[in-house]
Amino acid sequence: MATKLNPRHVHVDTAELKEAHPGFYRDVQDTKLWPLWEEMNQFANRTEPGPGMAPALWRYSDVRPLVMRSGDLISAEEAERRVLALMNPGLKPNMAVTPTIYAGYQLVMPGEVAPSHRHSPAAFRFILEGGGAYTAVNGERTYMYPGDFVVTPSRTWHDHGNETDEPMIWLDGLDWPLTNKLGLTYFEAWPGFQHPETKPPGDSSVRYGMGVVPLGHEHRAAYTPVVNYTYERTREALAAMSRSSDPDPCHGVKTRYTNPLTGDDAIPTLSAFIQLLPAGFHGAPCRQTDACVYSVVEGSGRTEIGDIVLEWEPKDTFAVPIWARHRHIAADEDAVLFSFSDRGLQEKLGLWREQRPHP
Ligand code: 1HN
Repeated sequence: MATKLNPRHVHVDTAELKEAHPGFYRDVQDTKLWPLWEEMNQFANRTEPGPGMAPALWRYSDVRPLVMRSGDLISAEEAERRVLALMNPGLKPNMAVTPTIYAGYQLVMPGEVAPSHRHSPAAFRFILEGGGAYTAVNGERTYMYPGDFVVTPSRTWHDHGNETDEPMIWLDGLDWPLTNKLGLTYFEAWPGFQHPETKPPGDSSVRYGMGVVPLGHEHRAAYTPVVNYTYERTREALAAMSRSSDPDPCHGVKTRYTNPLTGDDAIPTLSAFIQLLPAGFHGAPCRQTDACVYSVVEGSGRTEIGDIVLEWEPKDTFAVPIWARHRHIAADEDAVLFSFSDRGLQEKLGLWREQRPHP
């Protein structure tokens, strides 16, 4: 099929050039060089952001049985982490859900411990099922419940343990594809199995998450000091905001997980959000340059991405590609959507854009 050329195209037949001047191409390659004109059209062809990935939906009713079956195949200890990763069909063979983000469903069975380690990629967990298992971050345990957003910044020791009698399942997000691109992915195992508990559970929340900060604390880290942003608190914030303000026509009532000491994203490479779509909400279409992954917390509805309609209910996950026009529609009860993307990274680089029909 003939491609539509735009006026800045390289109008040469590169195959013909190559055939006519094999010596030149060989000498160029032998000198560790390559002619840009061979590659220029793939660059100049793209006049819009994207594509790099596909819209996708992971129904929890499909995912959960496989996650539970993985529990029969391998233990958390054997696997290091027992996870089924989300493979975006447009990004195969990369294990990635967006161009910069990896995500997966992790299972920790009753009595299991996923051993302590640390690595350069930053991570979060968004809790889907179960209640009362813990993640320990640098010696501070937090007990986790559905809807909690739990942060394990780059190079912090972390292990997970489940002392309850129910399986725990959560969604992990890591900036692993990004650290891969940067050549900065590395990993260390804790010499023992579990990091010693050095702080009481919830220590970071009372020290840094209450609007007061201990005297003498110097905050230089790029990450939030708070380990767990509990659903109890974020849900209360959403409910109160939705009572006192009109929903945004595109996003409903949407708020962002931030570092309380700086107001920046909790994790600079993994911006995270939570939004309430009031019952019957019919979102206006909009698009952004950040590919966004959603996890449905409450309610049901659908998201229209161009001609594709993704129908969702609690615990489903779906991905909206870069620059894809989309709108959210809530059914007849309030819906709550958690989401994450590399928006903060794009904003810092001056690359983030949004197009919305409403000012
Ligand atoms: C990891 O450390 C966890 O700590 C989960 O729970 C998923 C995927 C790739 C590399 C490290 C965890 C991971 C991971």
